[in-house]
Order: sequence, then structure tokens, then C-alpha cells
Amino acid sequence: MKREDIDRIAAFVGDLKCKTQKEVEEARVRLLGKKGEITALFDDFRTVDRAQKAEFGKALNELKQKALARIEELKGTVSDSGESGAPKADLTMPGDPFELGSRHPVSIVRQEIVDIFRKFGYDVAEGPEIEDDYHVFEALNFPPNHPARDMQDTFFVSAGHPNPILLRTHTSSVQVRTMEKMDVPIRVICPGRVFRNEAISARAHCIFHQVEGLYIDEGVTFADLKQAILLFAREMFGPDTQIRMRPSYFPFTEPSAEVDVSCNICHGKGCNICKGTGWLEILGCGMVDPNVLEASGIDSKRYSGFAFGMGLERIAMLKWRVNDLRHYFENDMRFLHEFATAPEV
Ligand code: 2NM
Repeated sequence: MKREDIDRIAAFVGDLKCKTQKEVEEARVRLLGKKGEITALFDDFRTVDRAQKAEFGKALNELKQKALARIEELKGTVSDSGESGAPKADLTMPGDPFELGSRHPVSIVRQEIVDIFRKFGYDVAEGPEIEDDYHVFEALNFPPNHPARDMQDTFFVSAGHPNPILLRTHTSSVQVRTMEKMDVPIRVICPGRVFRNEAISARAHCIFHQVEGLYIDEGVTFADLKQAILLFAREMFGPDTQIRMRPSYFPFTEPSAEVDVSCNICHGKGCNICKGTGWLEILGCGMVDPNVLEASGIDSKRYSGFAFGMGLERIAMLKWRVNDLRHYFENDMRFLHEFATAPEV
């Protein structure tokens, strides 16, 4: 052993700097581990001349204490991963802004439709999603063996008794409850979630949303229905919008019609949204069947009414040209954020 070895290691310890705890541990092993440099000097100590033992022994012990102290010091000041004890973030910088949520496209469309009909003097009514056969089918003039009552179309909660419990397949059940409870005249709009036992695809889903409307008073005619729908379509799709009605069939209305609005994308020229026809189907409607009025205790000799219903996902698809219904139910943030700046929000 030479004096220079002790001085050299002492100088190394004096200059020792570490960036991470890993480096501190590496330095400890290098100096004081089983095969460490200082440990090796202690092993060499027995070869030192008797005359020098006192001097070398003192110097060696001082070196070991110095190394231990430096390692302890570094352990206390070096961070786990980072540079040194300095703070990682600049605390004087402004904070990250909160990420704001946005309305779901179906909610935006529902709000728009509800606002339009409120302006026309309609009230909003809501009712249970879990319903009974009477309010979803029986009171709405669905014959006992109508296909909509089939297991293939309806989710049953409990079947096998005279008035099965099921998930409503339309919000017309809310209108039945309104007719049972309220006096005529009735002007009501019923937004809500409905359930049908369908295979999920780009154009169909087992859950979707509807808005249905009902207007009952003395002397209500098909002309009133047509005017209400025309005014609605112009509020919703713009003042130049045209409508056309095609004969259709629903169990609860007679006569019944399907309503198309003029395509506001190509203005009748024909595009891929309207499939070249210039028209887009948006709702179904009709004059409430007298059987439906009578079932809920309304005198069909004195009163008449119209009703209509539309699917919100479908209208939102036309509005924003969404090509797959499943987007509405997956809640992918990339899709939802598309609507963050929609003017309706
Ligand atoms: C539609 C189409 C036509 C409708 C009828 C009724 C009720 F309860 F008054 F009979 N509510 N909704 C109706 C009529 C719904 O949806 C396409």
C-alpha cells in the first residue's frame, strides 16, 4: 500500500457527485463494497511496515469515515430519478386549464327539438323506461298478435302473465299516461330512451332515443298536423325547408304518414346523403286512432288529435353526417370532442 493510494481515493471522495440514487449505490459499492477500493486497502493493511502502521491506520480510518459520510450525504439530497434536489416543475408557470366536457350530440338534438315545441306551447312529459304491456301496446291499439309484441322486437322483464313487464319500445306509453292523467286540450312532447331487440349495426341499435308529440283538442285536423310539422321542420332545418308526406301505417294513428324534408345539403339536386332523391325521411305521424283516445278515457266523438314521433340518433346523423349509429353509444372521447364547439352547446 502506498500513501498515494489513500490520497487518490480521498480526492475522489471529495469530488464525488451523483445524479441518481442508483449512482450513489454504485459509488458505495465501488468504495466500500466487498471488492471496493477502500475495503481492498484495509485488506492490504497487514502488509504495511510496523513503523508506518499508526500513520496508515489513522489515514485509512479517516478515509472510510469520509466516504461513509459523503455517501450518506448524497443519499439524502439526490432524488430517486431526477437531476438533483432542485424542483422539477417551474411553479411560477400558469397551471394546465381544466378540460371542459361537451354535450352529447343526441342531447343537443333533443334540446333543440324540445325548445322548438315549447315555443309552440307544448309541455314536456317523461315516464318510466320499464313499462307494462298495457301502456306500450294494448292502449295504443296494437292487436294481440302484432309482430312488435314479439320476443324478437321487445325486451321482456317478466312475461307469461296477462300484463307483462317490458322495456318500452317507443315513448308513446308516456303519451298514454298523459291522456289518462290530464284534461283535454293536451299538447305534450315526450323525449326518452327506448329499447328494441335488434342486432346492432351501423343503422340499428338496441337502445335509441325518440321524441314523440301529441296534440288533442276539439276540431284538430290533418291540416293542423301538416302545419305543425312544416313549422317544426323550418325551425329545425332552416326557413327554406320543404316537406312532403307519404302514406304509411302505424297501429295508433289513422291515417298515418311518413314525413320527408328537402335535403338541405344538395337542395334537391341529389347527393349521397339523400341517395339522389333530394328528400330525407325524418319522422312518422298521423291522426290519433279513436280507439287510442277511447282507451284512455277521451271522448273520440268530441275530440281529435295528431301525434308524431322521430328518432334522435337519425336526426343527429343527418345534421352532422355521422355514418355509423354505434358512435353514439361508444363514448369515444375523439368522437365526443367533435361536438365541443357546436353552437348549440
Ligand atoms: C310515431 C308515428 C305516429 C304516436 C302516437 C302516439 C299516441 F300515443 F298518441 F297514440 N304517440 N306517438 C306516433 C304516431 C308515433 O312515431 C314514429
